[in-house]
Amino acid sequence: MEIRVEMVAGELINEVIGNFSFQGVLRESAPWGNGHINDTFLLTYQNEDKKETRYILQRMNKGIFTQPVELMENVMNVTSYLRKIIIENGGDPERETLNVIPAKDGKPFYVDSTGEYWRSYVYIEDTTCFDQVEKPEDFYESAVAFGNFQRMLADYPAETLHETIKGFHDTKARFAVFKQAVEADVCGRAASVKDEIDFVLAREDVADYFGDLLEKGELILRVTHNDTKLNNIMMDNKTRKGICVIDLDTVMPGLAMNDFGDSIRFGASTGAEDETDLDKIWCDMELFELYTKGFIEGCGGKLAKREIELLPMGAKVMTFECGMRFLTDYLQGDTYFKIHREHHNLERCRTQFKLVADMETKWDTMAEIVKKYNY
Ligand code: ADP
Ligand code: GN1
Ligand code: MG
Repeated sequence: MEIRVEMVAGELINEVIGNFSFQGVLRESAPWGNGHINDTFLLTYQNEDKKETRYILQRMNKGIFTQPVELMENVMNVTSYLRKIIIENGGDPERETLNVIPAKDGKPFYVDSTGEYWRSYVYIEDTTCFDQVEKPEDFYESAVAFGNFQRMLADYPAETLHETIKGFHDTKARFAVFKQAVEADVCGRAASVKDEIDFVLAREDVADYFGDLLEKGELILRVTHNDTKLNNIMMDNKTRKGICVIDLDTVMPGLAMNDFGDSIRFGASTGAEDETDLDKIWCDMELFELYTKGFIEGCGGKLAKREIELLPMGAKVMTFECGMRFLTDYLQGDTYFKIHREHHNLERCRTQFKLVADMETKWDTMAEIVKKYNY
């Protein structure tokens, strides 16, 4: 992965930058953030009166998002829709939604001479992006913001959205892919991770849970974010509110429970996603409660009683699915998620399975907490 970043540090990045209309003189360009998918850079420009302007520049992951043009159409449509609502609500559309900076040819992306797709966003100043919860109140505020995001998009015409990754949270289908990866064992790693494989195989019912209900027509498909981890939200430094939901690549029809659940798996964990000391990892019930309260409030009465009841299941399914995806990638030779050390995906999968096991022991408590807010 580092190699890819260095490759763009020279001529190519100059070519890319030259095809956007950034204001001022480029002072610095540096790799940015901890996303697992795109290559993100922070560009710092200085204009004549020494004022600095910053931009986010991203090389989109074409291997994962195979239809970048359609993806950017989603992003443009969703952000213009949000912009209108933010203005109606008296908010600041420059900071409360992503703002795409078009390329010089007017398109919302630039295709470089090697065929890679790039896009740029206004950098949202005076905000922080957290990889772990530092203050419980911040987690509550992130919940309100993710809930609000869903509420604002409640009447968005879902059928007009492109499905940027087919079956993204089809956990049942991902279980089948996992079994194929174990079978194929292309890297010869399966024998060394037998415990982790058995953990997944023993929970096929978790993988099937939402798919079965969807088939029976018992769940509502909504416009959801589908990647609601804490580092996909910018927190305002002054107000400490979740000011802007970012990383809109996976906005698609989905389940409210999954948006809730993905936030819990990442933010209610007492350790980092790749913590190697599993004794430090559990699902914190205080954080779980704060997020439950914030998310339900943020959704502003849009959630059905049944959806609220199923929130703990969303947490378990998303955590299980994510662990299974990390393990699948480990078995397939680390081709999907960016890794920064040899067994990174295996380490990541272990934290997720530790969290699932912990949620199983806390199941009644989680159900009780959710019940309190289900009126
Ligand atoms: P990935 O899909 O790789 O996770 P993201 O779109 O989430 O990519 O961006 C990676 C990181 O870059 C984010 O976690 C955040 O720290 C930073 N980032 C992205 N967009 C912005 C923005 N508009 N303003 C400030 N920071 C941003
Ligand atoms: C990826 O792009 P990023 O880093 O926000 C992944 C999510 C996983 C997450 C695990 C498009 O999110 O689905 O839950 O890593 N995004 C994609 O940290 O696969
Ligand atoms: Mg991200």
